[in-house]
Amino acid sequence: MSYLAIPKSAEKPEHPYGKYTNSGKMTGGMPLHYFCRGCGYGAIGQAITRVFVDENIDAKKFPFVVNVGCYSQLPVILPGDCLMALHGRGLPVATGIKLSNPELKPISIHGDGDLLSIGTNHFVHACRRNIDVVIILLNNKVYGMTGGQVAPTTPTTFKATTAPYGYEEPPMDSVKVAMACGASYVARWTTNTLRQFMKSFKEALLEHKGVSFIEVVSQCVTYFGRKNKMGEPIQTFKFIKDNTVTIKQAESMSEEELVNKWVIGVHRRETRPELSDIKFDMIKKYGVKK
Ligand SMILES: Cc1ncc(C[n+]2csc(CCOP(=O)(O)OP(=O)(O)O)c2C)c(N)n1
Ligand code: SF4
Ligand SMILES: [Mg+2]
Repeated sequence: MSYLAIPKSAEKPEHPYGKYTNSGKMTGGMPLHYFCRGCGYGAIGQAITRVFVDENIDAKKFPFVVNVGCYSQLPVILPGDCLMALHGRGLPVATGIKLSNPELKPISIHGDGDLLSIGTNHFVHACRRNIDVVIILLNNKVYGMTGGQVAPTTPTTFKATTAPYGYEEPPMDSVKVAMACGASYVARWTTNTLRQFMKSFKEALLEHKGVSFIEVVSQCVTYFGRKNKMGEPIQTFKFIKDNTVTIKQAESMSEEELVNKWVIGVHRRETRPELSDIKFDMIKKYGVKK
């Protein structure tokens, strides 16, 4: 069988979560996605779907907004409705969904190029407004889909297609940005800590009211791994593990020691007024002008 040949269903055991996803429905019966071998996105997509299945969650209440990047293939392995937005523009779409039907809670999925570069303004204002949306940032440290260009998250001195001698700028810390802008639930996990991610995602989905921001640091084997000569995909996975510290560990580390490290855990969990509640209370108070 050639590398790209699609196995016949008889040769392939059914995926235990397959029947809960859009698998096959969006690709003319083809139950596959085309993430590179070793990419972290497939595992993240499955972790999201697992939370829906394990908790018996009605996916209709949690529509996905998927922006543009390699992760745009995720709807194939996600449950429920998925709306594709323009690159960087998912949060205005998610805000519109929430304000037009407050019974829904959108989940907006972004890449690091998407959310922290072209879409930064929308990210800042969603956090400030505390709109009841779950924002998931998939940080693979590069612009994967367009050929591995440097991103605002590329660690200093690391290489990318457009930084062949190493990137000289400091990376953007999305968690610090989210906290500074007022996000009420903030967490960071990695593909090494998907169980913890699932716990956080469940909390954000079912318990938290307001903006929930969860970053998942993921491996891009094809660009970040290859450009930085990491060898086999497992090394890119290990690289993330080796450069991850917990919030507790970070407390006793200096700023220099924290350069190019990802601090994982729940960074903030607080309650404050949420945008759709404020808007609908105003409508109740003042009515709607016809
Ligand atoms: C408005 C607009 N500008 C630029 C692009 C080209 N573009 C598509 S994906 C992408 C980068 C994706 O990077 P990221 O968001 O990090 O996702 P990844 O592919 O790494 O998962 C860019 C610049 C576009 N589709 N639309
Ligand atoms: S290019 Fe990178 S991010 Fe995109 S599918 Fe391949 S490994 Fe994943
Ligand atoms: Mg990226």
